[in-house]
Amino acid sequence: MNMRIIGQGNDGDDGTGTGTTTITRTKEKTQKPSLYKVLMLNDDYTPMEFVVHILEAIFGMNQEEATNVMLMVHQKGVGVCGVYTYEIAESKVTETIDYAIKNEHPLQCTMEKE
Ligand code: TYC
Repeated sequence: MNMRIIGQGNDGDDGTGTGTTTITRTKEKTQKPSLYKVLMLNDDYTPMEFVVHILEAIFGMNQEEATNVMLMVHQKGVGVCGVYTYEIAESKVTETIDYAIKNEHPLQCTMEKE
């Protein structure tokens, strides 16, 4: 945020207030990035092992976590694979769908703002 302080300053005058000095101060303002959930959707055809493999390879889960998430998606219809900034979430969605297509599975994945 830029703050402009306008007032009587070091303008070399006699203090009668006829001149102004502008001081620009830059205050660091850190913005937290928005976060996005990557969601995995259930279908009737993608093998469970393939979903577990994706969750390990793309979403960095261990076998137990990946199995739990896969089963959650299988039972509830949707599950969270992870939470990321926009670009990372988008690239994981693309990677997942591309890999599923390459292996001829209909697995679907999407993202949603937290
Ligand atoms: N429902 C699939 C089956 O019975 C397994 C599956 C789980 C598919 C999770 C997709 O995101 C998914 N083979």
